[in-house]
Amino acid sequence: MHNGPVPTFDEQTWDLTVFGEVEQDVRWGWGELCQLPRARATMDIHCVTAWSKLDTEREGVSLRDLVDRGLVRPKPSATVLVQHCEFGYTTNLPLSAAMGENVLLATHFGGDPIVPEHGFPLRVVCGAIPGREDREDVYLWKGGRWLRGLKFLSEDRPGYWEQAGYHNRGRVWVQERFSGR
Ligand SMILES: Nc1nc2c(c(=O)[nH]1)N[C@H]1C(S)=C(S)[C@@H](COP(=O)(O)O)O[C@H]1N2
Ligand SMILES: [Mo]
Repeated sequence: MHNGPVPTFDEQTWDLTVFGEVEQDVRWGWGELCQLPRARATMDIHCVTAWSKLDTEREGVSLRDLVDRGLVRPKPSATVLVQHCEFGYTTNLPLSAAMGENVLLATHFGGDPIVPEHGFPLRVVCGAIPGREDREDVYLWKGGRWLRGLKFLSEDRPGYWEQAGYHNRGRVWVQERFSGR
């Protein structure tokens, strides 16, 4: 389920931009993205429609690593991260949640590049790491496929599904599925 067709990928023109409440805007081309420090996590993913998929192996880049290494520098005022994807899909997360080890800007799934329908070349995966439920575990819709931008905000702004009636926060263990509007 996604708004728009599966986008084509052009290695020459693809980029990921980091903007908003940051000390410095960043733009990485595909080659640069591939040079960023890598991270791996084995996660369970939970869909809002009640299915789950356990022990999925994800690999990519962790926002926490980028911030720790000064490659992304949120301003102190930044409290929210909005993912901007191809064709205008957006989804919001508290910055603290986006910085968890259970959130990856993923390029690989099970050792292979993510397939086009599931977000190639880059998507956010927000899952749950078993035994580490102290993290904020959110439903899978909060992971944008075909990620193209990370916007830091000082005030929350609901994304595509959040505006359409899904819960703004979307935490799994307290079943925040719909907003009730
Ligand atoms: N760009 C984009 N990302 C998206 C969506 C979308 O419509 N467009 N749908 C979300 C929803 S509703 C779900 S359930 C998951 C599906 O992720 P999957 O490809 O791992 O099944 O992607 C999320 N990311
Ligand atoms: Mo979904």
